Amino acid sequence: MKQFEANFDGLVGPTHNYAGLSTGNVASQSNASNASSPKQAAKQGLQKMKALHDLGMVQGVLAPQERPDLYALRRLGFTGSDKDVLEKAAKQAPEILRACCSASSMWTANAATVSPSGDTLDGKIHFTPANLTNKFHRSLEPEITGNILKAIFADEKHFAHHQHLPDNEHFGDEGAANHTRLCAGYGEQGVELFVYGRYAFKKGMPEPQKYPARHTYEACEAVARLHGLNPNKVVYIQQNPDVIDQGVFHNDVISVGNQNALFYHEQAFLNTDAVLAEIQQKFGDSPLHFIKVSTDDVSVEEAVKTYLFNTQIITKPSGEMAIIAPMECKESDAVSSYLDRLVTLDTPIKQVHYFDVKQSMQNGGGPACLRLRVAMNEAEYNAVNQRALMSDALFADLNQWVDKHYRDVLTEDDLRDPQLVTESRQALDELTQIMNLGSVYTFQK
Ligand code: SUG
Repeated sequence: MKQFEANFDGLVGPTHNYAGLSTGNVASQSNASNASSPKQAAKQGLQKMKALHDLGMVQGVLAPQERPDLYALRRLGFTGSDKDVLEKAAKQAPEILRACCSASSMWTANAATVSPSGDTLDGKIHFTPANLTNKFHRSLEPEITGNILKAIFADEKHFAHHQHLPDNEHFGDEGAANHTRLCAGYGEQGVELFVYGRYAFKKGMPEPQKYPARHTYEACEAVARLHGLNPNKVVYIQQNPDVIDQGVFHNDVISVGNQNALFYHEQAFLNTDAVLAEIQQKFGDSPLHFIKVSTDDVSVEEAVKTYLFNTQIITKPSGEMAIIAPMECKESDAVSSYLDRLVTLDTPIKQVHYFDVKQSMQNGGGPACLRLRVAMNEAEYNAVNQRALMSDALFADLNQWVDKHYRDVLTEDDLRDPQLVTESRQALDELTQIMNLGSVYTFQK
C-alpha cells in the first residue's frame, strides 16, 4: 500500500491582524499594530497549498476559527449585545479584545500532535489538540480545533482523537511545532522526537531566563502515553534555553526533520551529542542524515529572522527531498548561500522552492508553522473528508470564497466593528458547506 505524508495547512481567518500578542516571538512583537491584509494572507496561504499539490504532494486544508471570540469576552464579564460586548471590551480592555480577535489558528503546526498508525499501539492515527496555555489568545483554540479535526478525520476505524491536555502551564503543549518524526518510510514505525523547553514538576532544571518556555516535558510524556507509542521509539529532547531567550519560541524555528533527515542548528538542543546518539540507536541501522548548520554559517539571529528552519522538508513523488522556504531566506545572503550549498552536499535534500508568506511571517509564522503533517496510507487517505483535500476545484472555490468575504486591510480599530462578526460568521458558515464539515463552530450549534 502507498504511504505518504500529507500537509494540512491552516486557512487564514478573516480577522488576521498584528496585535503583538506573543512575547518571545520577535516578529509578533516588532509588527504589533501594523495594518494587515487578511485577503492577501489567505491567498498567500492558498498559493503555497496549491503549489505543493501541483508538486504531487497530498495537501489538505484546515478551517480557521471564529473570531472575534465573543464567548470568551462574555466569559470575562463583557455583557449586552454583540455590539455592546465589542464596544465595552475596546474601551475597557483593548488588549483583551485584540487577543480575542487573533487569527492564530492559521498556524496549524500548533493545532495538534499527530502520531501515524505505524507508531501507535492500536494502529490508528492519533490526534491530540494542543492546549496552547502559554498565550491567552492561543488557549482559545483547542476545543474548536478538536471539532475541526474530528470533522476531517471522522472514521473511528482509522482515527483516534484525544481531548487536549489539562489547561494549565504544567502541561503546556504547543503541538507538532515541537514534534518531529524520523522514519525510513512514512508507513514504517518511526522515531518520534518530542521537544520541550522546561520541566514543570522537577525543580532546579535548566530553563530560559528572558522568554517563556511554552512546552513542558510532562506534556510530551502525556501525549506519548495517550498515543500508545513504544518508549523505545520516542526521544525526549530539551531545547537549549539560550536559544529560547533569542526568540526561538518553538523548536520548529531551529530544527526540522523528514524521513531520514534531521536538519538542525548546532545550538538547537541541550546535550546534543547524547540526543543524537539516542536518536541513532532508536532509529536502527538504516541510513540517517544529521544535517547540522553551524553558527558560523548562519547565526541564531539570522535563523530567527529568515526562518531557515521553519521550512518544510518534503519528499516529492520522485523520492527527492525539497525544502519549502519563505522568501526571507532568499533575501538573506548568509541563508541563501547556505541553501545553494546544501543542495550540492551529500544529503537527500536536492531542491529549494521559495514562497511569499509575508503576511504570516510578520506574526512569526513561516511555511512550517502553517502546516500540520499527517503521515498516512491509502486506506487512511480514502477515509479523510475529501473536501478537505486540495484540488483544482477546491482551490478555485476557496479563492472565490476569500474574494467574497475577506477585507483587503484590517487595522486595530476595525476589531471593534460588529460587522466583522457578521462577515466572519457568514464566511465560516459558507466554508463549512464548501468543505463538508457539518457544524463545527459554536455559532452553528
Ligand atoms: O504562537 N504568533 C504565533 C506564531 C506561531 C508559529 N508557529 C510555529 N512556530 N509553529 C505564536 O506566537 C502572533 C499573533 C499576534 O501577535 O497578533 C502569534 O500568535
